[in-house]
Amino acid sequence: RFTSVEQAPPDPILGVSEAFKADKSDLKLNLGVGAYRTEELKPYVLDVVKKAEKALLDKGENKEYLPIEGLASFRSATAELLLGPTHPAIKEKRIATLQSLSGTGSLRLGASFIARFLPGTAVYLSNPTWGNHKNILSDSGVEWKNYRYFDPETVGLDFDGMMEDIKSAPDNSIIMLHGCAHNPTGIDPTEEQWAKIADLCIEKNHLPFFDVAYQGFASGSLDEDAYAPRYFLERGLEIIAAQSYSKNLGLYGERVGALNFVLSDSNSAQRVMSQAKRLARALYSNPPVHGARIAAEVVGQPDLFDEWREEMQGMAGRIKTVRQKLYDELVKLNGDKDWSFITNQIGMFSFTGLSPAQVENMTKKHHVYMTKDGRISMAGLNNAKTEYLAKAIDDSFRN
Ligand code: PLP
Ligand code: TYF
Repeated sequence: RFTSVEQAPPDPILGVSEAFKADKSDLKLNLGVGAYRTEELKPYVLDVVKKAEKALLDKGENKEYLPIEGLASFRSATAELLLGPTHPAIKEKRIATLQSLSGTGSLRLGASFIARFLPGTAVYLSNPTWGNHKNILSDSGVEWKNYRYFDPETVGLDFDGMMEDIKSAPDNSIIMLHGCAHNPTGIDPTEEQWAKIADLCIEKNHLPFFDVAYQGFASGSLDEDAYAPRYFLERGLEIIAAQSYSKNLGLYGERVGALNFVLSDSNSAQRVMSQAKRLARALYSNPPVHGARIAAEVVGQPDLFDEWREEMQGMAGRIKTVRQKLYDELVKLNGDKDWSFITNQIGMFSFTGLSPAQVENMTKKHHVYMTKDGRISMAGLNNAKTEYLAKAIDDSFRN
């Protein structure tokens, strides 16, 4: 029965960590998976998370099931973080928010909703995008297509191509947009460009689906990083938005996130909520409780909330510092090449433009582990290793 099941290929991102573990060299550096590391290259548990967990323990939390839609205090906190606490959609109850299994599970719940209630609607994904978007949609039975996004010539945004492709998509399509800090490129539209994308969504009656995986982690500001979804709402569009607390609260393994439908009336929000709950019931029944309590505790206690924002700025700041240092080192090694893309890109990643063969040189010769598409996770780099990395990149570009 199982003998005909073929071996699956390793995940293109998580497979990199496996190869890294097997490397015995002292020089090795893992810039594959997007997970924050300290200056000592160790995983980081935020102080506010430790404090919130202590408070929960003192309170004596039980382990009862949550409702299908998740923890009420977390649901209101996460909607307020996304939209801002005084947003009319919250007051008017035009938002359906379900706690789900971090960003991935929230996207998956959204995809299941699309498959059932918007059948035949294709989701348009940026080319490139986070690889798991395609898996999630395909496994949910949702058709996906690409819109142009990255221009290798300029190592920047192919904005004209993006606009053309969104324009030629059939009316009522779904457009997946990265809320901020686009993964893998680190390139976001400007405010003027967001305005034009929103114009097109209005003209074509497209539904924007925001993947918000880095709110507060990219710029250090929760508000700045939520600019795009909030702006689209201001323009009168309805949106779907998936949120993750993996990066900004460092809750990777706790699986804390949410799926939001921000709609034009409370009636629709209520009906959509009831159906999304039915889908969640069959997928996983109810979401995990511990991490949601941590997030609700941090957002709900003003002193913890302030401290969280400081720690987020610390993480975002450390990444910006190593970005700048990597740029400086590369300019020292080769002043003729334009390296400005490194400091122009934001968030966790840098999309280097290294070819697959050059990436192989990075790994085989220099023990630097990264994804084949040329993406490096800046969050896995420290000051001490930037000079080594710059030499490896410079050498690989000359190969
Ligand atoms: N979406 C994007 C663009 C991401 O980069 C990630 C994580 O790296 C996620 C979603 C989901 O991560 P998680 O499932 O840990 O929240
Ligand atoms: O590095 C990235 O782009 C992500 C990280 O369950 C990740 O793929 C790893 C595991 C996971 C979700 C996201």
